[in-house]
Amino acid sequence: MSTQLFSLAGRTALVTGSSRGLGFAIARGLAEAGAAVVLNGTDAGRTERAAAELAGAGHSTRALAFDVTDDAAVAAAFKTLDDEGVAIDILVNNAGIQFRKPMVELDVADWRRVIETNLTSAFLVGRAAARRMIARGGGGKVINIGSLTSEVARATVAPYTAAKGGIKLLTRSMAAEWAEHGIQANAIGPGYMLTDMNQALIENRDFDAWVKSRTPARRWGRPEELIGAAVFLASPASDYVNGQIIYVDGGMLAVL
Ligand code: GCO
Repeated sequence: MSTQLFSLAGRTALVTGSSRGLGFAIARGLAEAGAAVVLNGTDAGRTERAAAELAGAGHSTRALAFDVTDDAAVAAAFKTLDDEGVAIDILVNNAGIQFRKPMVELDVADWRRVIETNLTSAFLVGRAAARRMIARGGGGKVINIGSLTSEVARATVAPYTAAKGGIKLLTRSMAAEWAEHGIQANAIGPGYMLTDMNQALIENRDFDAWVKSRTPARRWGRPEELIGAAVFLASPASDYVNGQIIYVDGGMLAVL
């Protein structure tokens, strides 16, 4: 089988929320598969340092700090890329936050912040990228980052769950409208991963024990374990895959 199927040589990827965590792991994996990678975050310093780390490993990277929830900021960021002649072939909508509180105690501002960051941003950045992919004659990849909560709920994370459920059907909406333009829109659903966002859960002995007993693999996932699915969905190997979500969850969703 040709390894070219999984090569990203000559392609440019934008990964939102990639200054650390899952986004940084995915950005590094796409770079290792040959892509030039634009890293994004809200913290310019952290994003620059992340890009420099990948550049130090010999990869073609740049940092582009902008607020993915702000339509004007997204438009300005893509104009910067346009002006520099940078065409985004692969978009990974990874930016996301978590906020754990029972709904009856939740402020509407907290609800809106999570929905805007975890769902609306994928629409805003996806729309900007797709407009350009279509204007260039089509072709491109959009990979949205979902969650176990794209399928099932857990108490105290309602806005995150609603957003990630939305990511699953936004992905299908993107497929419905953009597949005819040669753009494949799909998603990855990470399981319980060892990330900063989950640190409080990892350190909680009861929650840690629950994850390990509830997951057939009997362990938390490592961010780099998302790279295979990301490279597959970013590469020619997935040119006939549309609207799908691939769960990388140690089997958690497969069992009761
Ligand atoms: C939580 C966690 C989860 C995981 C992940 C699972 O509080 O339950 O943060 O949301 O991060 O999304 O797929």
